[in-house]
Amino acid sequence: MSRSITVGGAQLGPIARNESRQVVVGRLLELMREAHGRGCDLVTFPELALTSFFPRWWLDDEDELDSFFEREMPSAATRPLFELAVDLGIGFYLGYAELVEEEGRKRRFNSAVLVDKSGQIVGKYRKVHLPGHADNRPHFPFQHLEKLYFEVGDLGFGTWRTMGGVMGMCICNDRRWPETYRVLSLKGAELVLLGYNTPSTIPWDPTYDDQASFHNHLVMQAGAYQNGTWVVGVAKAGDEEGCNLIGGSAIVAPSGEIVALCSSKDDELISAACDLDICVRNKDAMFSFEAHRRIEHYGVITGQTGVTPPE
Ligand code: CDV
Repeated sequence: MSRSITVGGAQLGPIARNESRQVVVGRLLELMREAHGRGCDLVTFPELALTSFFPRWWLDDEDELDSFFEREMPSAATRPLFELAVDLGIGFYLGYAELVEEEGRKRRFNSAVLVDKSGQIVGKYRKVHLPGHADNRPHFPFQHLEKLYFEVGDLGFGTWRTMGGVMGMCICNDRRWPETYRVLSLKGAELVLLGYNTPSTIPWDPTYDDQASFHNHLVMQAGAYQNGTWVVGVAKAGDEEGCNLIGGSAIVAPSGEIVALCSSKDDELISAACDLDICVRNKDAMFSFEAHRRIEHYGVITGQTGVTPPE
């Protein structure tokens, strides 16, 4: 009998700067109900799914900055998600901005939780690869201040055996780095869940603007294929406060093929039945790390470029 689980990707259209948590959570609840209607075991929401993508703004006022963060999960505002998940018997991945008081100071992370069908948080991930800059660049139409507002995640890339498979999590820019998928796969991941907010233009480095959507799928498809995993990549999409976010949310099979793809830049659900035994097969054959991977023969890496210095 194959181990098949049905997974949903709940893309979100834009979230306005002043949109309340209550309104946003209402949108998520609607998508969760739709996912249940389609027989999903699990639904994936985007990165920072509860607010507008606030790192695009230089925020001087700490209270305003903090207003975009969650101090507890669940909170009064997010509890309805957990309650509906229990009622429907559906798990979920939720990206959000996390604020904790630790070591006598505020610590902020770009985080995601994995919640099982009983409403329990079974896993937490804090984003490792933080893109953008930490300095004020007011001359650009929007900024990307993740390096200022978040600390680098300190939990590593975890995997969790839950809901009939082995789940791994990452967030947005992490998907561009092969190490992310490789580490998750080495830890047994069969499903990599990830949310993203990707602008169609990078004002301070427009080199690859024309390829934004191509690169989005390229990295997820390569990550899936080279590591024998399913990848569920879910966007925030559309014109959010003057910043155009690519959509293109996709469910990618371990073959590297996209099996479900969003067509709008709005709230939209995609779903697919994911046979997790395909992962086992791939990891036993072409991508058996044990049988074929030979890191001890790769040579010593000598620096950023890895070029061996002259004798
Ligand atoms: N939220 C992100 O991590 N966005 C980056 C953009 C800024 C390049 C991404 O990798 O999609």
